[in-house]
Amino acid sequence: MNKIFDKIEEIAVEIDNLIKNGESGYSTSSNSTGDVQLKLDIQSDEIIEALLKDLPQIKAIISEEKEDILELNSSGKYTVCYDPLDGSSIVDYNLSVGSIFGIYESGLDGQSLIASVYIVYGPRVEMVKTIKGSKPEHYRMVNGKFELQKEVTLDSSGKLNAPGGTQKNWYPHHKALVESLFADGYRLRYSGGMVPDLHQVLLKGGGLFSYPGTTDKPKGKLRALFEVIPFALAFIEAGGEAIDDRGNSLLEFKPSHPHDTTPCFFGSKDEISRVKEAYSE
Ligand code: FDP
Repeated sequence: MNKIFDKIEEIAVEIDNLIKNGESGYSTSSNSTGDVQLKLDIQSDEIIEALLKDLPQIKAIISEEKEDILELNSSGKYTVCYDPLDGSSIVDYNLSVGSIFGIYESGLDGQSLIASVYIVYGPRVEMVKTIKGSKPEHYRMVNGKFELQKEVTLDSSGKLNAPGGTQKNWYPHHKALVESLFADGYRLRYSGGMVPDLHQVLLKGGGLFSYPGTTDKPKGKLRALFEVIPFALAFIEAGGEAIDDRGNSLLEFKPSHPHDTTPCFFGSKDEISRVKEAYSE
């Protein structure tokens, strides 16, 4: 797996360079979910495919930007599912964005995820790498190389509240949950990019990031294999929890299609028990 991690570091350097120097604006194509793609989405996807393609340990790759699975090596052990550039709606306004990678062995579900990596392209480039069974590791890019900063551990509760989804479409019990956190002094931290928003909650010791099911999107917006399950591993290994709207761990989630979405809640133990309470009523 180290070879895959090394390639992801190379990818991060190239995508960072692309974001800083590439062309902004939309392309003329859309992805499998119907979102119009940015030129940066397409080029980031091309960078990842070109760099992962030659690794014999990779059986297949699946991009959030493409409908189909790309089979690479029948003797390969791992399938890498990735979101090349998460945060398409904010990158052209110079907010932080990210890339997310889930490394799956044997199947395409939460239980088969054995490692995840995400990169944040912000004022600095940072990476969090999580291997199942170990604490997440936080790295910072210095002169093109990633340097380990620390292992990440969540406190039992935090102070940040990052509530996603269109508020007018929230269910009443979800609205009540979000309001109760603010009433208890939680501060709003929501940029509209799940990578920097989750990164902040994770590195600041806790809080809640939620992207619920809503009246217009009962299954939420965020994609299980590319976005939700990789982050679930980081939060759970850091000592927090990551659940769906039924209170089940997101590492138990089994998508029926690679592009399935799910409501999701990531946080420290205290905030997640408040979610479970709000959703059980
Ligand atoms: P985007 O559409 O900009 O790619 O992955 C989808 C995502 O961004 C997440 O990064 C982000 O958290 C969410 O959508 C934002 O959605 P809302 O605008 O509905 O809050």
